Amino acid sequence: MTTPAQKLVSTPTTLYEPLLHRHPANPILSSKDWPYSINSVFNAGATLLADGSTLLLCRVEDRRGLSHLCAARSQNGVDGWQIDSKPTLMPSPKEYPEEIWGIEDPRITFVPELQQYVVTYTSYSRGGPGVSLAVTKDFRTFERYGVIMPPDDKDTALLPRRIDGYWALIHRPMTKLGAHMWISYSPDLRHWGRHRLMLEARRGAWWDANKIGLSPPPIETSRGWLVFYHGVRHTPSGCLYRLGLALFELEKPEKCLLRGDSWIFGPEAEYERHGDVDDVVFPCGYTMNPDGDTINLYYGAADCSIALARTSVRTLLDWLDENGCCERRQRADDV
Ligand code: BMA
Repeated sequence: MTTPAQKLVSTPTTLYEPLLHRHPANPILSSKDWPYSINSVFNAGATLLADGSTLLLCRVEDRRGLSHLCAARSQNGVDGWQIDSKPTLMPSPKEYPEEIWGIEDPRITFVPELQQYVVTYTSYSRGGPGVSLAVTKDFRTFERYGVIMPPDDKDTALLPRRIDGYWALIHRPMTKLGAHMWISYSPDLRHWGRHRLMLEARRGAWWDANKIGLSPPPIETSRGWLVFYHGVRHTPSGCLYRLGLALFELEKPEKCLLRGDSWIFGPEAEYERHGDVDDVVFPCGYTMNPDGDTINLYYGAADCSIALARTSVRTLLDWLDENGCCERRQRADDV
């Protein structure tokens, strides 16, 4: 019999059943698909447009090594991509000096109250990566708010609605204590405060030791905010980027309800294992099917291409119920 105390620590399942299923057409986008000369395309934000088509806002690295964003649209979210013939959002270092070394890794949140998409992205400044925000109705023109979190900070997305009257932003500042996920609140998307630690990187040999960050924007479910996050493991041959799962309280999103111990997705396919940066899966966006359950997760593979994996909200919540622990036992000091 399992006592409540034992239940707090999950034991690894002996049988490994994949929770995410790679699309057979993977990778679905790479540099050879691009209408202009580039080095690579990866780490795309994703959203559904009003007509039901899928938009990816892709990070494109040019042949100088600097990144910009470019939109690709598809009816089915898998193929037939219509890619903008030139960059959709370029760094503007004259007006926004924080973008001098490019803009990277966008996340898209459709905000019903604003009837606009809010895009948060990394602006690569002389001081390191910071967080910038822009809003758009159509991914053709953007209103830029500039830098909203100073360096060193990244891996950020806005929640689609206010929490207790305030906008909420998840981000990953680097501090002396490590690279943990934080949440901050704002009355107007410009002024941010009430910073709270949301999820800590673990330590030692853990797969998500020292450095974690939000992957796509959180998914609102009846049980809480479902959050995919990436964990970075430093190895003698480089970093390993894998995906983990956690659940947070709906009206108090800094409160972690459940966190999985093991990663749920990692680099296995050839296009994930080998590229400009080996062994990276890095999702920045998802779309939800009309059934309200099927998740299409778009991820950068080895910093070279964009791939798609499918899963379902129900499966993920069931897995967390089986394998997740109460977060209190998972603080860095406890493990
Ligand atoms: C992270 C980010 C991502 C990148 C990953 C692997 O720090 O910069 O854009 O995909 O490293 O290189």
